[in-house]
Amino acid sequence: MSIRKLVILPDARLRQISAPIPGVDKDLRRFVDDMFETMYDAPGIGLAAIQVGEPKRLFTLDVSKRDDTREPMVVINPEITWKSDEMSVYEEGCLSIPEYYEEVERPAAIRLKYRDIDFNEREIEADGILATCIQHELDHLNGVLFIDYLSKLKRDRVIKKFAKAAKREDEA
Ligand code: GNR
Ligand code: NI
Repeated sequence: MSIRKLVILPDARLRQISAPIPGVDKDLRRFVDDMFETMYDAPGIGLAAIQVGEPKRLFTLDVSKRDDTREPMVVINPEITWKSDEMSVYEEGCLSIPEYYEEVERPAAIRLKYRDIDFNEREIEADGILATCIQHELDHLNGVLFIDYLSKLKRDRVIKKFAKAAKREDEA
């Protein structure tokens, strides 16, 4: 197992549309192990494959509060089949936009159809932080970031800040 390097804003890969996964093999299981190791190390409550540079429709999740009661979840080829009219607001962050947090409004509850790590079809209903996190991760598979829901002023400001930081890194 290994910790993978995170893709950080304004890397163009974050705007890529990820491709459906045709099935689960040994290599994919190994990749998922790396994703969990990377996500727990960060630490984050979710991680989309593109955040470690793989444009695959896959994310890992664990919204459990404590280390000793881990609830790892693997989500492959997800589709939202229902969204509540009721909305909720959470302060979101993203491992690809480190140390930047803003409130985002999204549907409070959703139904999600997906394939699990054995490629079995599943459907769940989620609310609370799980619903928010699933929508945040699914956005990553479509090249969408949580800053896209902010005002243009705020979005441009954070992109500029990270572009400058990347340039400095480049010159160092
Ligand atoms: O670790 C994360 N925390 C988080 C908090 C509120 C809403 C969404 C998230 S997901 C984020 C990890 C990440 O960037 N996943 O793509
Ligand atoms: Ni994210």
